[in-house]
Amino acid sequence: MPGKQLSRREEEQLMKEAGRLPPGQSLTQKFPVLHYGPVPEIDITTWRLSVFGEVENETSWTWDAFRHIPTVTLTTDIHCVTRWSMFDTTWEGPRFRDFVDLFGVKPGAKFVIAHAPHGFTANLPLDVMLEDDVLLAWKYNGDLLDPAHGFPVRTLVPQRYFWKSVKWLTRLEFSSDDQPGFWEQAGYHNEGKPWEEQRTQRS
Ligand SMILES: Nc1nc2c(c(=O)[nH]1)N[C@H]1C(S)=C(S)[C@@H](COP(=O)(O)O)O[C@H]1N2
Ligand SMILES: [Mo]
Repeated sequence: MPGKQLSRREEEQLMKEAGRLPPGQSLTQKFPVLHYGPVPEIDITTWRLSVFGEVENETSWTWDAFRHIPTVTLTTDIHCVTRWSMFDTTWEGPRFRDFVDLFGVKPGAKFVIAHAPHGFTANLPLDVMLEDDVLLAWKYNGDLLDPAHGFPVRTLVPQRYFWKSVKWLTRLEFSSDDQPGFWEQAGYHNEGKPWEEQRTQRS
């Protein structure tokens, strides 16, 4: 039927048939807000994004400087470990792989730990962060991020459960050893691949 709005179940069935629904997930048509603790109050005039650890040049960006880094736009699916998946979400921001060229990564860097306020962190191997579809996203559907969804910047790692996509990003640490993050220390899987259903350490 032309113009007919698909129901949630109909849309989910289509994604399943297209091979886009990972095991144990269901489709959501809304964008849920999920995080631990309150939405941090961010003063954009004093906000900085900094990189430190195994890098050639420890650097930080003001919001004005960060916004001038060239961006790409990407439409992708996201999968939360609490079992919702959202399809064809559109994000814009610098590609992480291009971003690291601005300061240089030392050969000893093997892991990236993304830091946010209130001690939230998430860890991933550097080679995962260097994949084509990893962004430092600061726009969603063409608009600045909503405060609840991570304004001003979040990491976006579509190939992992969404807890690895850190909202309100403040610091990126490049490390020679792995440092399990907030949910990883709480028993979630260290890798978190949705297609392998790596939800917890025992699954
Ligand atoms: N800083 C921060 N980032 C975070 C979280 C958090 O608690 N703090 N929660 C993660 C989890 S578990 C999920 S599912 C997604 C949810 O993002 P959304 O609220 O934009 O849907 O953010 C991730 N990033
Ligand atoms: Mo999550």
